[in-house]
Amino acid sequence: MPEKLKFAVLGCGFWSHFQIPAWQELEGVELVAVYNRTRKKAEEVAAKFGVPQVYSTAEELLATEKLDFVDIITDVDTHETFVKLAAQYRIPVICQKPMAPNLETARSMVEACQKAGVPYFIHENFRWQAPIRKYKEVLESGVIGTPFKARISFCSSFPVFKNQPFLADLEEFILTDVGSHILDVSRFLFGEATSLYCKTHSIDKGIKGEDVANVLMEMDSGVHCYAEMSYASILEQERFPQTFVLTEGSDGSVYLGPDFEIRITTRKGTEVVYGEPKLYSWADPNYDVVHASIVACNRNILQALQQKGTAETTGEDNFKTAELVFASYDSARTGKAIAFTSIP
Ligand code: 89Y
Repeated sequence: MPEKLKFAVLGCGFWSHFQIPAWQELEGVELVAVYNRTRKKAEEVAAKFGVPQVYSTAEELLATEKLDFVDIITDVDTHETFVKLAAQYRIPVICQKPMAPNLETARSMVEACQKAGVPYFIHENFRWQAPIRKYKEVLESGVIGTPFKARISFCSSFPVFKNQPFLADLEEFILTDVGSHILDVSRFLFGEATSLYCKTHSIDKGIKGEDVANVLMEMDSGVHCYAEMSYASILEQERFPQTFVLTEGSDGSVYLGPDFEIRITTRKGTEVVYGEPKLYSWADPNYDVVHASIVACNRNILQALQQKGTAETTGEDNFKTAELVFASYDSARTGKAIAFTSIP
């Protein structure tokens, strides 16, 4: 194993300005090349972060550079092409969430990497947020007994389309963009879903996709988990991009609310703990809890690449999250609940 793993980044848009400095927080990796279709953007990113090589075709980059892995941060529609290209070059690959625009494509990406014997990971970072990790610790401590119901909320009216204009053009928006995170957090906290039912709304007529989704799941742990997400919610507590979680159990409840406060209530009273994220100088203050989680997610995947540990968000694991996303669309379209026979 070389001292430092050499890697390349494909895609120099909005997210690369945080994904790259998050990598630079970690020992044992070296970013040797960046690709972007518009070369100027790649040159700007390379200059900002001290990256030696710049390419405007991904194939040329993969054919030329000696890489230990590649990190794909392009828009969802290009993920399949780039993941399969990396598999063809036998280069371990990390792909940004959401994995793919539909389930069949996601399946074919997982299979292509399996067939090529190439390690495949999804950069799914919400489960790596400090407040979510702390919340899981509280649940696992047993203090609230056996959970039976939960509500996971990601609702705001934050103008996401200003920073990420391509989101306004997605025919399927909030379930793919945010549902990928929130349904993954549901799995992380409560296990696999055995069934789900979903309703959606399109409130903002200026965007193509749905901007509200409400998903009710029964989990194999027995928890009834309600995952709600919205960009049309004008609320007193506007806290984008924080996720709030309320879980009720046989001996109490635990609420992750605004500003990372976790309130644990039992018959004895309420105790408060905090799950504050680390603040990085390169993070956008509007996204700090999310940007901090990029470091933790990268660290977990890096350990797997260095064969020092296992990654949580492998392609195979994240496929189960993708199943929930697309089953939610099926449910919303048909008005029917969907039962899963293949999960877990
Ligand atoms: O793209 C999304 C994500 O991953 O977290 C929030 C976001 O930036 C906008 O919905």
